[in-house]
Amino acid sequence: MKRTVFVSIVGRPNVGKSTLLNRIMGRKVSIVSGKPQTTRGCVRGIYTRGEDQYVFLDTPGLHKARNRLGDYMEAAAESGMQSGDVVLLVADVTRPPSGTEKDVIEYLKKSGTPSVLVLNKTDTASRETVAGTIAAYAALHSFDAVVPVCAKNGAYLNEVTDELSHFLRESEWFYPEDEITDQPMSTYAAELIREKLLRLLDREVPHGIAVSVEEYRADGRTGKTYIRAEIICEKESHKRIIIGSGGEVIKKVGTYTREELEKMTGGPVYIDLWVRVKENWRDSESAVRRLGYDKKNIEE
Ligand SMILES: Nc1nc2c(ncn2[C@@H]2O[C@H](COP(=O)(O)OP(=O)(O)OP(=O)(O)O)[C@@H](O)[C@H]2O)c(=O)[nH]1
Ligand SMILES: [Mg+2]
Repeated sequence: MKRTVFVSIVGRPNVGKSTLLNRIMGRKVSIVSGKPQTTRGCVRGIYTRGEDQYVFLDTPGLHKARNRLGDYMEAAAESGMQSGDVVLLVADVTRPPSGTEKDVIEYLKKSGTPSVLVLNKTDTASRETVAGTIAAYAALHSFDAVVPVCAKNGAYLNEVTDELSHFLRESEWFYPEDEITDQPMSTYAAELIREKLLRLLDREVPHGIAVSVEEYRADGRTGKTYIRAEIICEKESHKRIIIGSGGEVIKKVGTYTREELEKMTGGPVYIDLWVRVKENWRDSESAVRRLGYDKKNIEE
């Protein structure tokens, strides 16, 4: 008897939502960095175990939008939260509940949506802190389960899926058994390039970057993949930083992305990167939309 559950992973930026998803999946589907607002749209991770299919939705960290891109992220996170049978609220165990978590709890109460609270980063907290945070959340809402975890090293993630298993419903699967994400490879490649930039660059520069894959060719016969991508940034000064002296930074971006994709595809990968300036694109509705952050795709 086949069963399915849709799980929305929500929470503040940087709490480890994408790390958690990747760990549960046992492979990377959603990019991760130490900077907030890494995830910009919803990324689906499909985890099939025996007769059971868990469809996870990783969402952008909930925050107040400051530009058109932020508007898109906010809308994606909100609608992502509302699309789940269960909400998996991820929070940093070292922090007391903030306004953002309280807003999510408000939604949970109003909608009556089942919820599991995951308190992440237990490796950075004492037992007392963990107990204190659990108590602070318990005073706000009766979650169906509360699970302290360390997504980074994978501790207690089985408990998360065990808790979620209570919400599986008898139903045909929505995805074939071997499908792990709804993200096309070209989009994943663009995301990996953005991840490397987030990791290599400081301050505002990576937040003002979008990556557009202009050409993606995978040759089934030779196993070769060719990718041509454009890195769009907001200022000429940012372009110089992205290229780096002697092309040092952009070379690293290409190498790291290539190595990761080669491991995944098992064949050689060629990446051609170009940098283009599009002044303050994050403030332009049409530019944001053209770069793939289109609200129409959310509401579908
Ligand atoms: N110490 C510690 N760090 C963690 C843990 N889980 C995730 N991190 C780190 O937290 C940072 C943010 O992780 P992400 O998974 O990108 O966080 P996110 O919630 O998806 O962030 P947004 O996409 O920006 O909303 C990264 O540097 C992770 O390595 C954990 O269990 N312990
Ligand atoms: Mg994320």
